[in-house]
Amino acid sequence: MEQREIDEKFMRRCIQLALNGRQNAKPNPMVGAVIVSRDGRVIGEGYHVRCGEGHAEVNAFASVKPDDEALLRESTIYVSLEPCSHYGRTPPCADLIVRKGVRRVVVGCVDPFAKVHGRGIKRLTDAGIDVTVGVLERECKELNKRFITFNERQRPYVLLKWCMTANGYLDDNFSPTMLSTPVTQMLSHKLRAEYDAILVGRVTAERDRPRLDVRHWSGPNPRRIVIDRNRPFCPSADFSRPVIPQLFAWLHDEGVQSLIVEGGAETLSGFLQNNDWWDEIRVEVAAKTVTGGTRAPRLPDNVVQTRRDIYGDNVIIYYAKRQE
Ligand code: AOF
Ligand code: ZN
Repeated sequence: MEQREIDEKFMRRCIQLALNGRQNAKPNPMVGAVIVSRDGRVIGEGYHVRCGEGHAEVNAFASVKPDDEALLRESTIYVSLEPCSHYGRTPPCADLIVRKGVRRVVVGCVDPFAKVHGRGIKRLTDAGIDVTVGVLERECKELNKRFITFNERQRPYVLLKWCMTANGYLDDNFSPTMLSTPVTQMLSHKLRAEYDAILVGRVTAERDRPRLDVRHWSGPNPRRIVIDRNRPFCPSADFSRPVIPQLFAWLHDEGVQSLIVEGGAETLSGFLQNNDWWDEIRVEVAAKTVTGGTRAPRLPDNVVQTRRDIYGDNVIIYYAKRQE
């Protein structure tokens, strides 16, 4: 096997480990680490379990058996995210790696967090360690797309989500459960448990009285937000500015890293107006057709389909922005 393939194999394992932090690592990113001895044996593994507790690297070093400690000097540590260089709730991982004396560090992607952002890598190279950055970078970024968007763009990762009939109408004339199936409803609730906040427009809030909580899955409820475009978002807001940038600024201050926008048509179209106001679109298409009602929002021209899942008569399609 070539070195690149070996690196990808162990980075894939890092991602797999990182995913164990899905529910509890928040608001920290999900991170996994693997330590491999010179002869290619995994001698340590770890992931970031819970915010406030040890980082992935700390847990990986702690898992190394006493008999294998001597191998560290000739080993490689793989980490899905750049090792940190700052004193946060825990001390810097880059310093720990230097102290442990590993020979090589392989990093999935750079940490977008301003206090780290390249400094962890610099600390390692300054200490004379061989550092490789960007192995399975796309996958590592995908893993923490919410954390990355929040830190890079100073706004939450935005998912626009709607359900429509086969002929393109929203479900406003039905109860929502009539279009989605028990399974797709459960998946919507799973998504809610994974996002920090969920938002609807005033009209939808008043007409549908949605609960916007997690009932058909288990996990924390997202924060529920209603916007009204005729009202300023926060008490000190400037009336002449659009609602969405105000909302983003406030959500960023509140540490909300991810947001689901669930409707109605006008609210969704508001977010679709500007390419910088959304990240992903999820459309559930039911087999039913109706005559009349509210047309579902039109997809922007620059979208690409990234996934298409079939659930009985319904299909869920995911779209992302085409990379320029
Ligand atoms: C790593 N490995 O496993 C994680 C990192 O408050 P703290 O000390 O937990 O630091 C949180 C920040 O550390 C977080 O914003 C992100 O930049 C980085 N997360 N870094 O080296 C890890 N979870
Ligand atoms: Zn760290």
